[in-house]
Amino acid sequence: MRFLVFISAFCIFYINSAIAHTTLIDVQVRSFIPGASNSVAYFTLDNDTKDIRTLVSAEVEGIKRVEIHQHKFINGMMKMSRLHSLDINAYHQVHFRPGGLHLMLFEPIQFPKPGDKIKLTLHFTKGESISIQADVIKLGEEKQNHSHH
Ligand SMILES: [Cu+2]
Repeated sequence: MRFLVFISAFCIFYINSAIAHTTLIDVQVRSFIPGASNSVAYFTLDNDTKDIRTLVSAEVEGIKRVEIHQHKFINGMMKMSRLHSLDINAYHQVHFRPGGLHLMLFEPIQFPKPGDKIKLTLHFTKGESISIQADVIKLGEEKQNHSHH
């Protein structure tokens, strides 16, 4: 009996690892500050596959234009620049967080409200995409656990 339990546990583990995924973790869309024309979204992207995944674009429900941005020091100034693709190496995580990579949200058709859940979709090469229902969070209410500044 114990042996059977072991065998079935092993099978479940094996099936799980066979359908390795790229997953979105801790997704947060920030609500627009009153008067601001843009906002941001943060998350962790976990590539649990043996292949490089290449992020090429993103969509957020109710937002007309979404860009992938990074922060860079240029002449001693922190500046944002747009990325047209981002590689996530096999078995690696990429963090989108304040002061680093982020999704920039422009031209809202509908302003995301704190407490709402809205759909966020990431598009990869080869036509692959992943979607999640993201939490909308007000500036200052975001989780602090990833802060390293
Ligand atoms: Cu930006």
